[in-house]
Amino acid sequence: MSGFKSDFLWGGAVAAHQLEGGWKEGGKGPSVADVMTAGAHGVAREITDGVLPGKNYPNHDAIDFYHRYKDDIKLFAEMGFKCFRTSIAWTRLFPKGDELEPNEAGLKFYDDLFDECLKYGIEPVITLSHFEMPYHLVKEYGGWRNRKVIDFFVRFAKVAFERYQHKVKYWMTFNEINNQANFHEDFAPFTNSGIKYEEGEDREPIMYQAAHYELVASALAVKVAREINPSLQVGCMIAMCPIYPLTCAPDDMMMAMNAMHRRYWFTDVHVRGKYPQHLLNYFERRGFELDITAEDNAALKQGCVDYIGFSYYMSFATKATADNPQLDYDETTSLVSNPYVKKSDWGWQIDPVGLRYSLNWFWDHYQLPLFIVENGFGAIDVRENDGSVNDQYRIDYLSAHIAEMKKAVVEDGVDLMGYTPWGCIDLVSAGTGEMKKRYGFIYVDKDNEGNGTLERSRKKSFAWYQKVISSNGEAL
Ligand code: P53
Repeated sequence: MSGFKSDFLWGGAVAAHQLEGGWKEGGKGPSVADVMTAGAHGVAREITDGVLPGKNYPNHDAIDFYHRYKDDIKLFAEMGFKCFRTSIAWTRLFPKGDELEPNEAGLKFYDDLFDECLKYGIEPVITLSHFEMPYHLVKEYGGWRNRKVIDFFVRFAKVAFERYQHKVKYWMTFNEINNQANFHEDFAPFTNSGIKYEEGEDREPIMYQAAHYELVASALAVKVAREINPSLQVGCMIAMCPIYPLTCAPDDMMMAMNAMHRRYWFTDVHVRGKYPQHLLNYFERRGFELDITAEDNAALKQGCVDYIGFSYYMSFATKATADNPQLDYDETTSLVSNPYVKKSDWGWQIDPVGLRYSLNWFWDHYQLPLFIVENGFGAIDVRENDGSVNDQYRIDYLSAHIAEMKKAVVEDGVDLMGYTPWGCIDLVSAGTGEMKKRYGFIYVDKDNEGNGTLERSRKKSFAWYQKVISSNGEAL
């Protein structure tokens, strides 16, 4: 193969809660994203008990895509997008999450949005759950701690598949389901699973239980999609930060392997329909008694995914330490800085080669088509007086990653479906809630405090990406 496939899905990626705004429009209910305040690098977003007066909730209005999507999609079309990855806000279809019937105004919004994409030949690629579950399910059910949430999710998925089956072919169930491997911090448990831990709770088994219910829900959704329309393709979505050993000391190597086990077993369950033995042994060693039934195991087997979607921003590194003889991985304490790579202003390690490594890792393990559904460089952009933004650093980041991605396809033979850089239009950061951590080809005039005209303008990277797409990845 000399390059990317002729039908390679070039595009861009976003998530509903990070750009739509309109948090109460069309009958939408509050989601977990609506109770998170703005933070900053090193300052965690506060998760409040409901929406409180006087707090800054950046997702409420975001970049007002809800009202401006037609103009924005026109700009995506100008760049030549073949696809556009977004999510369906669960709370537009089911404002509380436990209703029996969906909200028609919400369904209509996505009908119109998808029609607008299709008008330009842009294929919508849709995530069902991207850090935006109904807040009502958190308050009333404890989020994904509760088995009942499986049924609510499957109902939501079924409604979406039935309604949009002729507009959307590519789906993903849970965005970055494996972020919650980082269960010591509050962010991932809440955004992945709607979980707020009580003081003193043993967090780890609760995380595994919630992830199990999500994996069952995902498998049931895959099954439902096939029953509704066998041409639908449903993937998983994994946050891939490959974990390197800091040195070639054998214990460092084993530590890295264990770390990979602990962060990526989710993929095994999605793809193979069963738990890897190392994890079952770990549950036993730790005495975790989880609610995993024979029926669940049968469901997992019947709902294996069609492809692997993943995000890639950075690599991690780890090392063995004397106080950890079992070489157990703890994401808050086991990571070390990699001296061979640079970091972004937010401390994310920049490692284009790690993308080639990740593509090969996934391909060697699973032999399923791969889709890079997020990759990008969060940076502080400066808008010049003439309105231009010279984001050469973003071009450098993306072109280096695409070059490595090409090697994975051309030299290593990986089956890659497409590439959708994250935040193709500036939006609210998930991790920090900031506007100033920008990823876009399109600048949006809005700052961290919520001031700005919301006017859109093309950055330097806009024309660059347009060329990348028109040359099918040859002009970098
Ligand atoms: P922000 C952590 C590590 C890797 C990806 O992130 C992550 C996170 C969570 O912050 O999230 C994904 O906005 C996620 C997007 C998110 C994007 O990466 O923190 O799927 O919703 O916006 C970038 O810079």
